[in-house]
Amino acid sequence: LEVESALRKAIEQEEFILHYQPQIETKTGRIHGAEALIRWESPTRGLVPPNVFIPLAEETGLIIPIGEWVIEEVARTIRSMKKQGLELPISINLSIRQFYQRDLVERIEMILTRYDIDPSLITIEITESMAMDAAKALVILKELKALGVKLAIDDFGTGYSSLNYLKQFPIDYLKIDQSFIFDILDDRAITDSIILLGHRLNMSLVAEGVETKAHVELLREMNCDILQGYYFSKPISKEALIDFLTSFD
Ligand code: G
Ligand code: G
Ligand code: MN
Ligand code: NA
Repeated sequence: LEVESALRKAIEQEEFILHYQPQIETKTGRIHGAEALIRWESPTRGLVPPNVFIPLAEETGLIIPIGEWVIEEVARTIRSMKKQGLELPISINLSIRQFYQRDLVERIEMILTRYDIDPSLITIEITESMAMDAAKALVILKELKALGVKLAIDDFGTGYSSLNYLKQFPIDYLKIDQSFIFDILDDRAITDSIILLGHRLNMSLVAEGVETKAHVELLREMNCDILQGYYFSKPISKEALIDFLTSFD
């Protein structure tokens, strides 16, 4: 309850910020996009990580206004980059309650219209477990796809997926969970199989948790399309992202 009122206050006092983690195209070494990751800078609690407060925000329903703030902040970032002549696709994590919110698609559309954002610059990330109710999820995913945003399945390989649903979903990116990437130097069987599966379903593969040069070299050999992880960059501020972009090519 105490946390709930603190979260409420955090929304009003604008204590949330977004950090962005760059994603790199394996073939060209160019920057493909960035994933937005929320942080709570609480004046009393210090920096609170999302895996602590997102579950609480889910329980209390506050994830709805927080999630809306995230989408709007990403839109502001894309717009301000555009003014500097920069264009970069950005991924947004949704939580389950937000995904099944009745007017999700309309709300996203409203924000994109208000900030004059090309929908294809937005990628929506959901996890496998959020799509357990495959029939319901399919309806929402199709609506999002019709809006023109891209879709990603996050933490792939860790949830309860039926491969049957995956085939039907209009997914653009499969993000291989970092636990598999940490293993690839010893055992690449799972990651190899996920890459093959994704490509057969016309999806692009994103590896998360890429930490070393050895990971990069092996993932290139394995035909993984996009790489994300500490080897390239931690999640960084908007300003640092813009520096990263302009110093990159
Ligand atoms: O940012 P970090 O690296 O600590 O992320 C931890 C977890 O929090 C990840 O699983 C990520 O998906 C989740 N997360 C980060 N930002 C957001 C957000 O804006 N919305 C939701 N729903 N989850 C987020
Ligand atoms: O949304 P998702 O569950 O994919 O969130 C990714 C999480 O992984 C975030 O907490 C992010 O800070 C973290 N992360 C990103 N790159 C790396 C990495 O290279 N190594 C490790 N250990 N964690 C990472
Ligand atoms: Mn993610
Ligand atoms: Na992930």
